[in-house]
Amino acid sequence: MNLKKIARLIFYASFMLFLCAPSLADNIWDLEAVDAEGRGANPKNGAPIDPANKVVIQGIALNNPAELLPTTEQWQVYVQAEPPDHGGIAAWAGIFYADTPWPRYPLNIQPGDRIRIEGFIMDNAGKVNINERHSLAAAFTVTKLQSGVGMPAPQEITNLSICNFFDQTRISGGEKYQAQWVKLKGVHISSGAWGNDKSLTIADDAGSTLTMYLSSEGDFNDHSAPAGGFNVTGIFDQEDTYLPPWHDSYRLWVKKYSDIEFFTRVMRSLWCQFE
Ligand SMILES: [Ca+2]
Repeated sequence: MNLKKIARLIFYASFMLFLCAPSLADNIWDLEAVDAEGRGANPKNGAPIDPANKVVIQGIALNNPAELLPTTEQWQVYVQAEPPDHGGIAAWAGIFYADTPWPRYPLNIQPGDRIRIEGFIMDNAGKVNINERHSLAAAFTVTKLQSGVGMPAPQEITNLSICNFFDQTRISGGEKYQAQWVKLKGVHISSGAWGNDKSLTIADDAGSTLTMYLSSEGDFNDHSAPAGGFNVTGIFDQEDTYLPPWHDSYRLWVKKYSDIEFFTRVMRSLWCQFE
């Protein structure tokens, strides 16, 4: 066999390997594009359940499923994109429509794990999610690629007016931060009852407000509401109505009490730096 023939064989073998290789992940930022009403604008959003319309996403899990919802009946994980991609996306499934053994999705996903999900995307209350569309034909797959990669550094917001409104361009506003790990700095509670599964209104010093949702699976019932200022880290979320436009109802979904950093503690920490 001459060298030319060998080179041709290697080329064909490489080409076949390329065709058979697992598909590369989709760009999460592109999957989350929205139109003027806040509806998902990606062509695969709500497209027919056909293999050609499946998406593959890969990124860092922001939560263990049990941190957000009772896993006896619901499963939800937020995945934040890794550079050069950005943004985030949620995957959700519920027992309510699928008469199959439950849970059907892995519970061993930990915050900071790198995971991969393959499924179909659809609008739900202001977010483009991967979900089952109430059909087992649209069931998604979850693969843990690497444990303990680490959580992304939270994006810090010191002025709530930059994140509590709708901006289709995503240069600013809630869509810029949706489904990502975010720290709100220098806020206080302005109204609402404290406890697991409660939504409160928080405000910054300038008076801009946002909803802070305390996870139903958290430990907030064991603690008192902060009386003064604090920083709080959580998943920036949107849970709007089921009818357009989806322009509001942004919120920070806080997983546990220790994700709240009291101002006194912050001040003490600053003070220690000068001692
Ligand atoms: Ca949205």
